[in-house]
Order: sequence, then C-alpha cells, then structure tokens
Amino acid sequence: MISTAAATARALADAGITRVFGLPGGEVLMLMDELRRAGIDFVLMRHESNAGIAAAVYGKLRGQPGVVLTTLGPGAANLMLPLCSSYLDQEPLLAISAQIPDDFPASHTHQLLPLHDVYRPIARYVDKITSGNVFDVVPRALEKCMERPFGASYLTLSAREALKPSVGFGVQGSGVQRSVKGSGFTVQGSVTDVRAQAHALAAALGSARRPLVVIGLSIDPANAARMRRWVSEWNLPVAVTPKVKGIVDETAANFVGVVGGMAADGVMCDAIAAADLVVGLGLDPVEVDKTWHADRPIHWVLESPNAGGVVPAGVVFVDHAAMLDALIDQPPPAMWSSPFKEFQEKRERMLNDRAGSAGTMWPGDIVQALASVMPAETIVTTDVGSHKYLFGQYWPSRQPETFWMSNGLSGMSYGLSAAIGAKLARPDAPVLAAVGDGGFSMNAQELESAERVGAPFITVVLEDGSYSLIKISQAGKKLEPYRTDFRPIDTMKMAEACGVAGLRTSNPDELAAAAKQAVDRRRSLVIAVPVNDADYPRMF
Ligand SMILES: Cc1ncc(C[n+]2csc(CCOP(=O)(O)OP(=O)(O)O)c2C)c(N)n1
Repeated sequence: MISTAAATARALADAGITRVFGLPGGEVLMLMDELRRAGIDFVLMRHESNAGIAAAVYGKLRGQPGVVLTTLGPGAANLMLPLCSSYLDQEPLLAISAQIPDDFPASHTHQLLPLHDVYRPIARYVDKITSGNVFDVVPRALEKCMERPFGASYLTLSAREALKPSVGFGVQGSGVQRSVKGSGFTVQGSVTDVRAQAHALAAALGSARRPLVVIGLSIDPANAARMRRWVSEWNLPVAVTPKVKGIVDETAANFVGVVGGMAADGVMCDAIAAADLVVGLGLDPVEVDKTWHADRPIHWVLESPNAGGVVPAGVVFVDHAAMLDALIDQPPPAMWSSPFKEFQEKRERMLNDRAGSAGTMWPGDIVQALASVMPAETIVTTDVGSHKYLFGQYWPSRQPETFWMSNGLSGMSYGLSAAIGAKLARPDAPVLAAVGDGGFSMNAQELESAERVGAPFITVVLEDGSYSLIKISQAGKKLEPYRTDFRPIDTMKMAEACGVAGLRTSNPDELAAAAKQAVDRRRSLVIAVPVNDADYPRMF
C-alpha cells in the first residue's frame, strides 16, 4: 500500500501532469517528495501567486490544467490572485495546499483558515483529499478545470492525511490514464441546428453592409485554421479581444483591431458603433470594460458559457468547429470592400503620432522595434497598465496562443510569471514579457526562478516612474496627480541581482538589435526603456 501523498502524485502523473509549480512549507514536503518520485518536476518559485499564474499559462498552452502546490495558511492565502485569474481569464488551474488536520484539537487555530469557504465562490470544484478518495477527487478536480469555460479547482491535503495509506490505490489508480485534455461541456443542438445557425448567420451577413466579427476568449485555438479560412475566404472584417490575439493574422488587410479596453479604444468603440452587424464569436465580455456588449444587439456564436458561467440571453450553444465548417462550405453572401478603412487608418495613425519627449522612447516605437525582429512564433506576455494597452492593441500577433495578458481580472504581476509558464510549455518559442516598472517591482525576483529552471526570456521594462495608467485615470477625473509616482529602482541592477543581464536604451534600433541578439543566443535579457507617461494618452 502506498501513502496518500504517493497516491496523489500518482494520480497527477497518470493524468499526464509533468510539472507542478509552487513554494513549499513543512506540511507539503511529503507530497513534494512523492511528486519527485513520480517523475513530476517541482518548479520552485518565489511567491505562490506567481507560481499559480505560471502554472495556469503552462497548463493552458499544453491543453491540460496547470497545477500549483502551496503550504497551508499564508501559502494558501497567496493563491487568491491566481485562482481569481483562472476564474475570470479562463485559465485551467488546479491548486493544492496543505491544511490543518481535521483531528487536531479545536484549540489549534495557528495558521488555520477556512480555505474551502474562501475559495468555493471562485473555484468550481473544492474538496479535501483523504486516504480513501484520492483516485476519485484528483482526476475529478483536474477534469473540472478543463470544462469550458476553463477554471479552477482547489484541493487540500493535510500533512497527517498525506502519510496515511491510500485505501483506493490498486482499485482505480496506478496506470489508469484519465485524460484531462478536452472539455466536458455538451453542445446544445444537433447537426441540423449547426446548419440552421450557419444559414442564419450567412443570411444576416448577406444583408449587412458593415459587419464586424469579434472573436473572443471562448474560442478554442484549435479552431484557428478554420477561423482564418472563413474570414479570409469571405473577406470579413475581423476584430479580436486581447486574450485571443493571434487567432487571426493581425497583419492581414481585413484585421480591424483589438477591442476590450486597449489603446485606441475610442476608435474601436466607434468601429463597433458603426457596424451594422456585430458577430460575437466566442466573445466573452469579461474582457470588455465598456457596456456596448449589453447595449447593442450581438449575433452570438458561443459553444460554452462565458467566464463566471454567464450565458447571454437566448443563446443556444453551437459547436464552433462544425459551425465554421458549415460557413466555409457556403459562398460569401456578400462582398465587402474594407468597410472599416477609416477606423483602421485612424488606429494606425495613433501608433505613429510621435511626441518628441527628450530621453524617452515613443511607446509606439517600442512595439514596432521589437516586432521588426521577433519571430512570428514569439509568445508575448504583458503585465497590467498603460504598456498593456499599448501591446494589446499594437503588437502584431500572427499565430494563435502567442499573446498572454490578464484581462478578465487585469491583475498586475501577471507578465513575468506568465512568461515563465509559457517558456516552459514552449521551450522552442522566443518569449517576450512587456511590463511596467510598477509591475516589475512586484515580482522581478522571479527572474532568478526563470534562470534556475531554464526558462530564458526577454523582459522589456517600460520605465515611467509611475503607475501611469492610474495617473492617467486621475487626470481623467480631474484630480491632482497624487501618490501615483515613485522613485526609480534600478531595473538593470535588479536584473543583475537575479543573474540576468540588463541594458537600458532609448534608441529603437538598439532595442531591436539587443532583442534579436538575446533571441539568437537563447538568453535572458532585461531591457529597460525609459518612456514618458504623458505620451500614453495620445494613444488611448
Ligand atoms: C494587483 C493589482 N493592483 C493594482 C491594480 C490597479 N492598477 C492597474 S494598472 C496600474 C499601474 C501599473 O503601473 P506599471 O506597472 O508601472 O505600468 P504602467 O501603467 O506605468 O504602464 C495599477 C496600480 C491592478 N490592476 N492589479
């Protein structure tokens, strides 16, 4: 008979989990050791929150849940951000933490938190691993994460329970592979319904002079090829939300832009207002900070509930792959010749409307310099702030699953952690994290983790000495700039302290050359780029 800790590790390994991210405490050491014995690598990070974000991105890129392991009490409490991120950003995450054993005396309150109660509202499955339920609870928790919309499961295992012999082992476990890929939702509707829905959409498009297809977070990237074929064969104007950047080629002529609160958002909102038909294909309003999705009719094409289980009124789910196939089978119902040209041109102009700030780089030039040298398969992650608006709108994503940001939750400190998860999941793809100096100071220490675990990537820190997005918001509310500026922390010294080379530049050519060299050499590099926070509003 094996211990419950060993059985838990076995259940994870059986489900194809090969890495668990986390930061330990004494109460999870048995499980950590069993993970090691089961061939599961423990990716040691420097904050549980970062470990959870890295795990979720790693998992989603691999088509399985990410797994994060923490100790009880404070370690478990630090899981709030990644679990919320998983909930609102549709990233599959299984979090496991220790807990005080049930049979401890009631007087034992040290580090005791009502963890299940805390996480039940945001995790779709919460349970306690016991010696008798491992091979039921662990696979179920993993499967629940992969039900669409992807989300979080939360399990606890006490150190005492971890040592007990696992009762279920040999009955359901050991070698019984239960795949955790794919999704558990059931499409409502038959094949005929798909055809009927495809015809209805084609008819609606046929009578539209200015239709706009808006693709959102709920589209499965496996449908990217179909999606691209449909919008290019029908020459449909297409926009995306930030978290699905790359599902279509953003350098194509029919690409209108990114909706969902990024730079040039006024232009994009105007484009939506000017459209006579908005098709919301996998559109999840969790990414949209305005209310146009509630105020105007949208022709929804959804195959699963959106984040938080939200389903727009009257929606009947339809399988996206079947729907796209049925659409491609038909000839285009109309010809559209660049009906959003004026908006596309305005969007482009805002990128290039340079301001002449001395000693700083025009934010648009940062994106363009990097895009000129980074290969199409580069995975870009951003943190949250003005720089996210910039990259979210203007980074020209060319391939699916190559752009990662926190947008449903919009939680700072995402960028660096996401880059670690992405690099471990796709070791051959260059990874670029674009972060603000505020966000960088939240978790720059993970640069050491990245180096140690063999996940080199480029970090571009846009230095403006402020929480600029909030400062801009202050100005928008006609408030004094108050406590939104900070003094510089030397970005290069922080990088060097973590064992990563750093460089500062205000020159786009030097930026491009440095990034290219780091990609060619497969090395980590931190590039500090001074920007003027007063430049951003020209692009927003
Ligand atoms: C965890 C968290 N705390 C606070 C915020 C509110 N917030 C949004 S953007 C921002 C400023 C970020 O500053 P920085 O990282 O320097 O990026 P910049 O806006 O300057 O590009 C803040 C404080 C948030 N989104 N997430």
